[in-house]
Amino acid sequence: MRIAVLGADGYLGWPTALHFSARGHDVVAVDSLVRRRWDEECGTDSLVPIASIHDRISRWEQVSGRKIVWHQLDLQDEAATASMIAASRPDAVVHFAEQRSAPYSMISPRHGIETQVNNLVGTLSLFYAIRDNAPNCHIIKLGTMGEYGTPNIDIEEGFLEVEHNGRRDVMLYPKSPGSVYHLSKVHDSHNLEFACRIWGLRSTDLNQGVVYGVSTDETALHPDLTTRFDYDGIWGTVLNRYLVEAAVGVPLTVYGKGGQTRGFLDIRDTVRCIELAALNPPAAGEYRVFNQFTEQFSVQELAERVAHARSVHGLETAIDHVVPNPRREKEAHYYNAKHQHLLDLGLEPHQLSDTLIDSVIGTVEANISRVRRETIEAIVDWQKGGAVYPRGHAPALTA
Ligand code: NAD
Ligand code: USQ
Repeated sequence: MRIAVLGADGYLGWPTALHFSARGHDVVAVDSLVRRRWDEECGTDSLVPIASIHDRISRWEQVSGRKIVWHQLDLQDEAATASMIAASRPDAVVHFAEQRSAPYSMISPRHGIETQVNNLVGTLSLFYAIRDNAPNCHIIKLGTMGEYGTPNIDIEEGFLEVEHNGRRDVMLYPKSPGSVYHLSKVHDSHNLEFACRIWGLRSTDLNQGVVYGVSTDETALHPDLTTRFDYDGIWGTVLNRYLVEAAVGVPLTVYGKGGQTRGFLDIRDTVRCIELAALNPPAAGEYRVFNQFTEQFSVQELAERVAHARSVHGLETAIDHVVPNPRREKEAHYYNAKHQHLLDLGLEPHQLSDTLIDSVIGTVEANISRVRRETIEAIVDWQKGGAVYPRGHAPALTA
């Protein structure tokens, strides 16, 4: 297949581009590199040094003998996006290219508006480009489990059978997202369903949970192929944050009571899920939804898992409750989300284990001198907004 990976310089896009290239697919990598600018602006940085996109691509060619074609473009540029799709005519696009941080989207009105404009305009521009230049292309779109929120009923995979006044229908599952970022994903899902129903495009909307881990078979082949690892209070996700907090000896930051339950998955399962979606495309006009996660945990349970993995090595870990919770979210709630479709396609999940926790702790410890402790604190409040971190003397972005 010819596959365009959009957002190919990011945490998940880069390992996905390598995963497809390693399996003999022709990969076109696309990114505006805006995320490197957002890091500059926020005073944040990947814990693990990451090479420039040009160095990454040439290192991959040297290591694997495989070429990746590179386009720097902003998806919001409708003409450039259409030209890229017309020139590459992909069988599938994997669309990661969005502003993906909930805290970033809640810093100020400017950050919220920028998030929705970037995500909605870029994604809509892509749908038009595909409609007009490659209408058979399979759109694999990264959505998020947070679109559903935490309803008091089971979460189905995208659709809900409803009985109303004696009649039945299958409708899009109701959404109740908890940040301006998560809301942008809900709007995207509606646009995508529309593009399939009205224009006959084909798509898989992957409602992905929180990803953890840093290494895949391909990124481990050379330090220049490493993907980014965020731990700060704006970009860092919960488990990755806990592991850095533990390593530098600050208490793990469980927000509020800690009963918030989410779906999680290992980065190795992310790349495999995307491959499974690509290898099993939907019919023309079909909009399908897969819930992409492998296990669910409360954030308190996760903190205890980290503390346990460390205690095996005789290390003590303190757990703190950040009160009041900087976010507006339920801290004790029902949560049962279905996630059968990817298993049916053959996913063999990696479960969160002490071994995985140990291996990430190893990565963190190898880079401990790069940890900027002042960026660990959560500085964005869902009600009052927030700030970015002072720039300080951050290590260089590139290796
Ligand atoms: P990331 O920030 O590391 O990567 C996103 C990439 O997209 C960046 O390299 C950025 O420069 C690029 N980009 C953003 N806007 C763009 C635009 N308009 N045009 C071109 N490029 C643009 O994020 P990530 O963690 O790799 O997440 C990728 C996708 O997966 C996002 O859509 C996110 O919502 C989704 N997702 C991530 C997680 C997670 O835990 N990381 C979980 C669920 C869903
Ligand atoms: N949390 C803590 N302590 C922390 C950080 C977070 O308790 O130090 C809690 C949050 O309050 C929240 C949960 O952990 O309840 C998850 O927060 P997160 O920052 O790990 O993840 P989130 O903001 O939901 O966003 C991340 C990605 C986003 C993706 C989403 C998947 O940044 O791109 O869409 O995970 S999901 O959560 O399933 O919607």
